[in-house]
Amino acid sequence: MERTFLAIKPDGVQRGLVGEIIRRFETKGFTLVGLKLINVSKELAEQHYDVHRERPFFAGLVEFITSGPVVAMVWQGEGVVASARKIIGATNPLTSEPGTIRGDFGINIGRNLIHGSDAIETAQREIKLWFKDEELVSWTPHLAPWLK
Ligand code: FUP
Repeated sequence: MERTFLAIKPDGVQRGLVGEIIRRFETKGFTLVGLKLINVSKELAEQHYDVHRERPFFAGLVEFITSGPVVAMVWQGEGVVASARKIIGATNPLTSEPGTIRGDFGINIGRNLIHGSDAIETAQREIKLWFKDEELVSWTPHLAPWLK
């Protein structure tokens, strides 16, 4: 089953949006299979954002993501990678559609509340980077037939 990696960034945690953000993926019908609140090390932050290493915003990005607790999660379900990206919205919250997490709660591109893997291969890499195998729980919710 397809899985994606999502992380509520320090701004989402500081603003008390953890419940609201998790609710959106739960009510959509995806299954939570990994969840932890952590202080992100500089090493993990740099590895996570490795593709942006040469970009001018890289240092600020690493500083921000390591500035306070982050809620790291793995969600599972059919098409979850692309669907989660839609639920999250475009990178810049100013232009994200209303109804998306970033569109509803953000203004600043450097404070866009949540990360979501951008492709299935990226998700696999990020899940491995952030979670040990034993931290992930395989389970099948008892779903109403219309969610199956
Ligand atoms: P996304 O996949 O939507 O999280 O966006 P990117 O992978 O393109 O960017 C990763 C993070 O870098 C964004 F969440 C915010 C930050 N960023 C900036 O701060 N400035 C930019 O110009 C672009 C991205």
